[in-house]
Amino acid sequence: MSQSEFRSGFIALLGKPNVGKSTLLNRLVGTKVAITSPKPQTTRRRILGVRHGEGHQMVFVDTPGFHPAENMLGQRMLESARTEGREADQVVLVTDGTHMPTEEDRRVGEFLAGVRAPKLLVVNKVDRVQPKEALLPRIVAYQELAEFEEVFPLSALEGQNLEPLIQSLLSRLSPGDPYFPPDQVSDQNQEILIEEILREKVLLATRQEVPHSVAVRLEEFRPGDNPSTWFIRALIYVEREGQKAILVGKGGATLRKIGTQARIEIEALLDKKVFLDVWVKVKPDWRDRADWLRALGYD
Ligand SMILES: Nc1nc2c(ncn2[C@@H]2O[C@H](COP(=O)(O)OP(=O)(O)OP(=O)(O)O)[C@@H](O)[C@H]2O)c(=O)[nH]1
Ligand SMILES: [Mg+2]
Repeated sequence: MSQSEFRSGFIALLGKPNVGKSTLLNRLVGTKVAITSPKPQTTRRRILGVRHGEGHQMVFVDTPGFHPAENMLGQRMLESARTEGREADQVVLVTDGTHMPTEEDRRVGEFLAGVRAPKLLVVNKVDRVQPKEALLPRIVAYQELAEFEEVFPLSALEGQNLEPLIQSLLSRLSPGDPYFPPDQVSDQNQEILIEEILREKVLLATRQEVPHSVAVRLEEFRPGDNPSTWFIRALIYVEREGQKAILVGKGGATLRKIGTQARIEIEALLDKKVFLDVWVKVKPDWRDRADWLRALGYD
């Protein structure tokens, strides 16, 4: 096949928080490029995930969930989602099939009215819909949110019914060169992946307000004294002393558990033994400080 027949395009995954955009991204790419969690607002910046196929390439853009922003970080997240939605070649609205559309879904729908790219509707989490007949009225209600080319009920978590979505996206790709080399699946470097893995383990281990206040930064990432190992020092930032106490846990138990879970996944990523040294620091209101957002990579 000549280069001119190659087809490619950017496909943005949009929707309110927690509907499964990042889970769907990982499925479509075939490997974990984005962290996921049951906490809303897990994704904080756009993440590119590349699906390589015979004669084509799909660049998926995972985005932060549309939510009422309450601080500067939230505003940046929302702006990022809007920008990606406006610039994509195709847009997929991801929704949660376990309930009817909410006000937050409606707001994404209103935004989509101004987006010219073809729009597809995904109704996700169908594995959790009981009885099955409950799904149809929800699909009908979601379809009213915007003008969609097609609708795809599926389960990103279980990998059910993804093929019709992929074929539909493929049929709408335009002629164009690949954006990424065949061995690249994401635009994120190893440092970011490691920070995100650690943040995911924090999200899974904590509740209520703590997850939203957490940011992770690597201070050191270098070969260890034994060259077959890596040495990583990471700082976890929170906004309050009380959050630090929760994160550290009794006798340091919570932080140890987070560190162990993260280390196992980082070792798999790097394919080497890792020494992971994790510290928690308080940085009051970092989510409302432009300098700290920049320092933490959220600009
Ligand atoms: N049962 C079920 N759970 C799912 C499915 N897809 C995602 N989830 C779960 O829903 C939660 C949210 O998933 P994410 O992929 O992090 O959601 P998101 O839309 O990226 O969320 P934000 O990044 O916060 O906007 C996680 O606990 C996932 O495991 C699905 O198809 N079925
Ligand atoms: Mg996400």
